Amino acid sequence: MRYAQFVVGPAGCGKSTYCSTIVKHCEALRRKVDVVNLDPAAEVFDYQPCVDIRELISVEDVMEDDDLKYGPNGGLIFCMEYLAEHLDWLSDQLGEMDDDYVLFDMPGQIELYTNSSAMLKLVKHLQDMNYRICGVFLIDSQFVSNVSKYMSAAFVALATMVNFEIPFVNVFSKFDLLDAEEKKQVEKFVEPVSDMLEEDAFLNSEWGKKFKKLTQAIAGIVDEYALVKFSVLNVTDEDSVNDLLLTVDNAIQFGEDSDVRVVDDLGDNGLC
Ligand SMILES: Nc1nc2c(ncn2[C@@H]2O[C@H](COP(=O)(O)OP(=O)(O)OP(=O)(O)O)[C@@H](O)[C@H]2O)c(=O)[nH]1
Ligand SMILES: *[C@@H]1O[C@H](CO)[C@@H](O)[C@H](O)[C@H]1NC(C)=O
Ligand SMILES: *[C@@H]1O[C@H](CO)[C@@H](O)[C@H](O)[C@H]1NC(C)=O
Ligand SMILES: *[C@@H]1O[C@H](CO)[C@@H](O)[C@H](O)[C@H]1NC(C)=O
Ligand SMILES: [Mg+2]
Repeated sequence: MRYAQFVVGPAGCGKSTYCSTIVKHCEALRRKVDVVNLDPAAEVFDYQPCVDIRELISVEDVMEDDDLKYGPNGGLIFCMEYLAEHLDWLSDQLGEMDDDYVLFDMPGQIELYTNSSAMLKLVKHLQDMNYRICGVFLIDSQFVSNVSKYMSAAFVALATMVNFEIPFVNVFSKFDLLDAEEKKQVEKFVEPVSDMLEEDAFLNSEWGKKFKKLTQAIAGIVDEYALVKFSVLNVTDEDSVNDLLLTVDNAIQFGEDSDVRVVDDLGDNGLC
């Protein structure tokens, strides 16, 4: 069995930072984790990718192509579709290994996840390669400062989850940037309860009242069926990083049917 995390979420939510944080954390545990950069628009990141989509295709190449004439957004979709047509390239790059653990650092364009067959094809291909995959959906904590914002975040997460058909761990990132007041607010959304709607200023305003019933009904669904649940990530807190990693490991049953691989055991077959 091989293991993978599919790190997704809106632009700038901290995907690349999450990947480098996990890598550093695992280094300290002497546990081997690799990162694959699948963001064809990436410029800088703080880790050494073992596979980089930009060696296959980059948004820059696509935009400079006189025949294609794409802008940055269309260019990115084009790149991901190109990847989906060249999955053998990815297989070759990943090599044949067993028990490897790979983080896929994905692009930040949300329609890629909610409405694209390219991503689904990628997931299926990795599953055929024997990867057990967990999605990690990151949302910037600063974007969930009130109920309305939380609801929109929850629904983007949900739209992504249903599209992928893999287990998902949803995360409020950048928790370290919050002050005490904001922290309390975000913690309320970790286990959503529809009661909290009563306290929300917006829903009790003139405009909000109009939609209160609808909002309550939607919140009721999110709440009762526990469709979306969030974990928090404070990258400056080792315990927070470790808890999140454990949650994801459990979702893909990592470490249950194999001994945890440590750096010393690695042969020189396969990747990196
Ligand atoms: N303080 C703090 N800053 C963060 C955290 N995560 C990301 N950042 C900052 O937020 C910015 C964006 O982070 P990235 O990790 O590049 O985000 P991304 O989701 O990979 O962005 P795209 O690939 O462009 O979609 C950078 O300036 C990071 O330093 C975090 O947990 N805490
Ligand atoms: C979703 O994808 C389909 C085909 O894959 C496309 O026809 C449609 O325009 C897309 N919708 C949006 C909102 O991008
Ligand atoms: C939610 O909070 C933001 C501030 O973070 C504010 O600008 C926005 O108006 C609020 N929205 C509602 C609906 O209260
Ligand atoms: C994040 O972690 C650091 C280090 O443990 C801690 O000092 C800080 O208070 C935490 N921030 C929040 C918002 O919990
Ligand atoms: Mg990134």
